[in-house]
Amino acid sequence: MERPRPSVDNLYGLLMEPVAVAPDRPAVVEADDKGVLHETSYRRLDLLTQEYAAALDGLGLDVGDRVIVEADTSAASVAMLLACSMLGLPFVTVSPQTPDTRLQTIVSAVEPALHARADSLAPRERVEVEGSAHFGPDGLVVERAPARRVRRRRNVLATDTAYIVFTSGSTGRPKGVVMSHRSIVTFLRAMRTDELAGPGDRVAGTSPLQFDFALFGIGVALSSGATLVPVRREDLSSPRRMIGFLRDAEVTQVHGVPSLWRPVLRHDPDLLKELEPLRSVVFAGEEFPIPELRRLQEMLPGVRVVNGYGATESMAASFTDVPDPLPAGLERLSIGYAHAGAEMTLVDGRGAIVTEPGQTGEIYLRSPALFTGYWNDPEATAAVLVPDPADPRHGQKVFKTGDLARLGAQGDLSFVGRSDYQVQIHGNRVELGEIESTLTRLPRVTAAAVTLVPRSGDHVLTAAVVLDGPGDIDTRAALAFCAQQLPAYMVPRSIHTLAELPLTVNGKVDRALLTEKLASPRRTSDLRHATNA
Ligand code: 8PZ
Repeated sequence: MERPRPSVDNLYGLLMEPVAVAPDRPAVVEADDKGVLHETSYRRLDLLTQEYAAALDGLGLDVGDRVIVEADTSAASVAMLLACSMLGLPFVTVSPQTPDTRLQTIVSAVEPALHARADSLAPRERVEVEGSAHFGPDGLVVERAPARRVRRRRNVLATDTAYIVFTSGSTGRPKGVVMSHRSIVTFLRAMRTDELAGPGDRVAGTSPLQFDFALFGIGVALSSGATLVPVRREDLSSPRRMIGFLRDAEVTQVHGVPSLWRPVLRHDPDLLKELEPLRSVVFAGEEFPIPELRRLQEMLPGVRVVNGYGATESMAASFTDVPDPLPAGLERLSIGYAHAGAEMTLVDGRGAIVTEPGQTGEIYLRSPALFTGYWNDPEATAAVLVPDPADPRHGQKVFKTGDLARLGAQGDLSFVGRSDYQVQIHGNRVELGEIESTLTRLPRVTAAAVTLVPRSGDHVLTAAVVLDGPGDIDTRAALAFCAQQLPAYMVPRSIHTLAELPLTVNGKVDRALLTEKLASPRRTSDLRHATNA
């Protein structure tokens, strides 16, 4: 049967719209191995996409067959994602750093027809995949062809899967979040309405391709006719390299998790002054510690800082400008209102809609951009795609996020924490985030994380703090401050000074690893020396 045709709502169709109006505009600007910048126009990106699509089509795969794309963000990997989209082949992005064991888990789960890796990467001898290929600027080279399928599909529909992202929860089984073309296209159209980026923007992406924050950067940049500027991993290794690259690439918007900014703020904040054309910074993934956020604003006067909140299950829910300057004594950042393609509702512990300002509840998200479900996991799906608590009778499902927020006077929301960061201590409900925000009000503390550490048959609150420079926290004074601000059962048992908080591959605070380190004092000192070095 002939090649399947993409329908109106297809990721390829949306992202390649600029080809018709501004084919010569740069779609991607990236550094080569020597750090020299190269431009790929929208026209060239489309040609490369067509070339990959022709090669993939030659394999005779059917709509719905999965393709693992192992790569960093580049013009070539973007073209590969677009080629998959065009043919209705769901892509599963994997970063080159992924250990074989994790990749094997993903492969066993999604049973891909093909593992396509960037040219520069060695084959994975220990991972068993049906087909394998590598790709780069010169095309797609198939090493082992998958068995030809009987094609049962002609049209790639909006409801077909565009991609599957495996969430990198540091505990438990990884879950594959299945996103349809309709969802991602609807989401990106809402971003256009909200004008997050425009044609003149040069958008730097810093997240690994397996994290949907990277897909967000690709989507926002190309769907608004802007230029995507992927930052190489090696350029993120030092503040000087990172800022040097952002400056040379004349970046106007930077996307990154809060921890992206921690090293430069701590070691070389003056470098930030070099970012002349920078207009906006979008952060997402976790809370930005308020002292670090203040510092960033001081060093980047006039730059818009946007708090992007949301989960892979709908890409994102809201984008809120951080007030400049931040009000003194502010404890919680606003996540404002949902973006143009969604609505957030708070639901209390009894299942009632929260309408009283000042009250806290769990965020439920209503949107045509919701995920389809977790790959091969109907139970986990049913636990979070639930009947609308506002009115279950219409049968529509909403997404129960697991995040808590407080309702503001104008109907705006402030982020409180994950519902699973709510712990019980001797019968008292404790919000770990509340202790963390208390700690960040101490002088010199720029970031803090609190976990529950097992100790002689019990669990005790243990805190880790990062300071604005060398030295240790004055534990006695810090504990006295906590005792003044918090009920006794919320005061941490001990406070450790760390040079850095341990991070997951996606750049979020790795709470599981932190708990493990704090649980054994010897390993805590290891961590301290390792990170101080
Ligand atoms: C947060 C925040 C925040 C997420 N403040 N906690 C991508 C692109 C733009 C915006 C948002 C995204 C997200 N899909 C990124 C992400 O982290 N996705 S995730 O599925 O890995 O984690 C989602 C969880 O991270 C949320 O449920 C929150 O708990 C937390 N989170 N953004 C505070 N701005």
